[in-house]
Amino acid sequence: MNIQELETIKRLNLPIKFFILNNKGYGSIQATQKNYFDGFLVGSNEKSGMTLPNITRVAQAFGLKIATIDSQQDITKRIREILQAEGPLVCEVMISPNQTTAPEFLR
Ligand SMILES: Cc1ncc(C[n+]2csc(CCOP(=O)(O)OP(=O)(O)O)c2C)c(N)n1
Repeated sequence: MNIQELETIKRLNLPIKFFILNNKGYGSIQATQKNYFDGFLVGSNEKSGMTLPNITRVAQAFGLKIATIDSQQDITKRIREILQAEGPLVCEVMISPNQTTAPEFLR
């Protein structure tokens, strides 16, 4: 819930693996703007004024191991390796910005 918890996880060397799905924006907010506001995007992706920090550098600042998954090639093997790594690790998973997220179109 809070970024400082990464420090607790690091200090206690808890074997927690984070998988962050990077859709380069606020997918759920975009879904609402597309479905209920005629696709008028505001502050929900780079073009509409919202950018994201480099998440692997944030993890590195806390001294955590990092990984990136940016293709489906060998994905099962990669995930298995990550899950078997010692201690905590933050893995950024690059996904399509167009990946549908909730809330879905209800009208
Ligand atoms: C503390 C807080 N600030 C703002 C919001 C409003 N909010 C709901 S979803 C969302 C975007 C979430 O983006 P992300 O975590 O990248 O997930 P995605 O929608 O892309 O799957 C925001 C800002 C919130 N829920 N909580």
